[in-house]
This record gives sequence, structure tokens and C-alpha cells, in this order.
Amino acid sequence: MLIRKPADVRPSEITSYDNYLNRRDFMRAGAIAGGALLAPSALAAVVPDAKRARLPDVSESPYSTGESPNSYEDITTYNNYYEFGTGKDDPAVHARDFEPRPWTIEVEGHAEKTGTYDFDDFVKPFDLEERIYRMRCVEAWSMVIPWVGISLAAVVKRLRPTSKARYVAFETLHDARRMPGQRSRWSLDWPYREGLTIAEATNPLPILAVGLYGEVLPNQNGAPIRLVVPWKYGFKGIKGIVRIRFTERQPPCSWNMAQPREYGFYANVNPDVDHPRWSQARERRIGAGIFAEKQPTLMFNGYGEHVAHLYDGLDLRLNY
Ligand SMILES: Nc1nc2c(c(=O)[nH]1)N[C@H]1C(S)=C(S)[C@@H](COP(=O)(O)O)O[C@H]1N2
Ligand SMILES: [Mo]
Repeated sequence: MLIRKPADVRPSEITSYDNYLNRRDFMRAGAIAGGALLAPSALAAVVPDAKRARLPDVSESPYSTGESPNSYEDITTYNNYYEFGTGKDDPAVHARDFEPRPWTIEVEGHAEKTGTYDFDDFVKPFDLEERIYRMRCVEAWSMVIPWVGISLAAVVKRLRPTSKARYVAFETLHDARRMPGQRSRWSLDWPYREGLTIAEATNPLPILAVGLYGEVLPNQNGAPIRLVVPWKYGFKGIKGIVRIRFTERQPPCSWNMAQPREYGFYANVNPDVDHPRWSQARERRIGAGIFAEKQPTLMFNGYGEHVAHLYDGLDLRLNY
């Protein structure tokens, strides 16, 4: 039931979501009865909480892949979000009580519509679309995720960048009281920062995601709003965005600043350019099972027909 698109779900079927909850309770009871060594916090993370809510009026998109999405559980319990810890299961546990409200987005730099926007006002003018996209992490694993979001191109257009704007920069909330991972200074230089060229940001594929599986975006996936750029490595998809700045110069980006020889600004998925410490030719699809072989990684993560033209003249053998 969970891999169905929201529009296909009849009201009578929504009860199967309760079954899903019950199954979790059953498994939890079984785990305890069976003496399984699961920490209470880890269990809390896999039991969906009451904050889950469906998003209204979500339309389908021709850009969605026909591949089966990963399970809700895979997508919400195997995460990278260093603001909440560096382990894959840390964000689900440590972002559980994060409050993504009230939330404002500052729009700055070379644009006409600069200013402070309340999150709900920021999103309201745009259509909510489901975009089922492959996501390829630079660590050589991948998932298929049914995001709900708004077109970044539509957002950029509405903010009216001036002719000076050549890049769009994004920043995550910087608040170590709410994001405990930011208390550690050795991991990244906070706040997390990312950026795109204007041509990339106005391509039809990137979205600002506000949901997944037809529901409000879970904290661990970047609530209330995060970037998704499906032809680039996952680290470009900055979470918990509070600032959007139109710039003349290429903005600094977190992983590029931390390890410039390993992570470029463009960071397009490319099976032919290895990471200095591992191959990028193949990827492990999360949820495929422990006996599944790694699958080949596709140039531009399979989105080349939509984006290859953006890089005419760039030498794709280099790690940008
Ligand atoms: N602010 C912030 N955004 C972030 C990260 C992070 O640590 N902090 N991790 C990135 C990486 S490496 C990946 S692979 C994706 C993971 O997104 P997901 O957990 O929703 O699958 O988020 C990206 N966005
Ligand atoms: Mo990643």
C-alpha cells in the first residue's frame, strides 16, 4: 500500500496504514519478548509518530521514475543529516523532537523579491507535485524516493533574480540548541551550505521538497523544506533550508569546503569518475537485500536527457 501514489489510495484503504502501525507494535512486542537487543531510542525511531499528516492536492509528475520506491522505513531510518549525528540511524532518533515551526526563509542578494518569508506563505503559491526520483549518495548507495515538492524553477522565477544573479546559494538552520550535531566543530563548518548555477536551478528537475509518500516531510529528511537535485550526488540536497541567496560568484559549499579534492561544486553523478577512496561505478540499492548485487551507476544518475546540455564544454572526466 505504501508504494501507491496518493491519488490511487481510496479512503477505504487508508485503514491499512493502521495495520502498518499495528505491525510495528507487534514487532516491537516481539522484539521485547524475544529479548532482542534494541535500544529504546532506536525502537522509537522506527515507530511512526503522530506528527504524520497527508498533504492535500498533490499532482503526479511526468518526471517520476517508474521504479518502485524504497519503503517509508528505509527512507526515514537510513539518513545523512550531520546536524543530528553522523550515524545513518542518528537523524531518526535525534531529530525526532525537532520543531520545524515557526520557520522563516530569508531571500537575499540579486533578486527583486528579497525579504523574510514565513514558510507556509513561501510554499503556498506553488503546486505540490509528487516526484519519484532516484537518489544516489556519493557513498555509493542509492534509493528511490517519492518526494512531494514544489518546482525550484518556479520558485526562482517568482523571486525575480536580476541579471547579476549567476548562482543560487542555500543555507541550513544554524542553531546548535535545536541541532545538536552543530555542537561538534570537527565534522563540518556550520551552517551546511549548498548551491547551484542559475541554469541548474531553473532546469525543470530540481524541487524544494516539503513531503514524502504524500505526507509532510519527516524531520530526518530535512523538514520543513529541503532541496532535491536528482542528477547530483545526495549531498547537494541541502536540508532544513532557512536562507536562499542569489549571488554573482560561485557560493562556498559544505563538502567542497571540507574536502575539495573529494567533493566538487557540480558533483554530478558520474560512474566514470571515482571518488579518491572508492569506485563510483556501482551502487548498493538500499532495501535490495543482503544478497543483491550492486547495480551500475548511471551517468547523471539516469537524468542525462534532461541535464547533459547544461555541461557542454565541461570536461566530465574531472571531479567537479
Ligand atoms: N543540512 C544537511 N543537509 C544534508 C546533509 C547534511 O548532513 N546536512 N546530508 C546530505 C547527504 S550526504 C545526503 S545523501 C542526503 C540524504 O538525504 P535523506 O536522508 O533524506 O535520504 O542529504 C543531504 N543533505
Ligand atoms: Mo550523501
